[in-house]
Amino acid sequence: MKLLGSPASPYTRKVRVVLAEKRIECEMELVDVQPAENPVNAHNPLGKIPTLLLDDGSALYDSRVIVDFLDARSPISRLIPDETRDRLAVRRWEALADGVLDAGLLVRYESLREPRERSQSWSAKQVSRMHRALAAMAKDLESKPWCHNDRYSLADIAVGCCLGWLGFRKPGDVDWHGEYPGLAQHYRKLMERSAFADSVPEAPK
Ligand code: GSF
Repeated sequence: MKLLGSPASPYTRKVRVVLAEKRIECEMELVDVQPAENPVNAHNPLGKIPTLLLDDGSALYDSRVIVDFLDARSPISRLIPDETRDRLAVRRWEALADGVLDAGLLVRYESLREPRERSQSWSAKQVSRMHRALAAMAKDLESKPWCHNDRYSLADIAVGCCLGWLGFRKPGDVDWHGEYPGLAQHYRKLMERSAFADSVPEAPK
């Protein structure tokens, strides 16, 4: 197996944390998906990372499909519950965290355009979406040790990767440390785990 990814990519980090928690060895190949023609296109028509290359030559994408595959592949540290209601709750957390990232990426891509091509109202809409979602996360986490029930799960991993990337790229100057202290506390707790501490986002070299 080989993971096509980048150390700056929050969705790749989600997969890396899951690999580490489940103690699954996997080589990572660093790829640049900015150019329209990039090495990922041959495996994933969307040209996005993460993409997981399997030993039989097939490829899996996106991060939600990959983490599903990895969690089912090894019984060590199950991260997605079997029971339907619990599973849906965990996957909803993941959808919320990934949704914040999707909005944050739009804000970041917009900020990289020429100033005259930027739309303030478009970015403002994404920023308010991020704030609503972060506030919902903070409220749901209030006085709970973990996102879902009393167990660390994919929900916590998705939230941690989302917060870590927001702190790294700061799209829309969203200050989640200051505005949502409960989330900041949760992130500190996640960073005590080596799977998180070893995958802090960084700019590709
Ligand atoms: C999102 C992947 C994605 O946007 C997933 O895997 O969960 N829903 C997908 N990846 C970005 C890199 S990143 O910011 O993590 C990507 O590949 N962007 C390239 C592009 O051209 O949009």
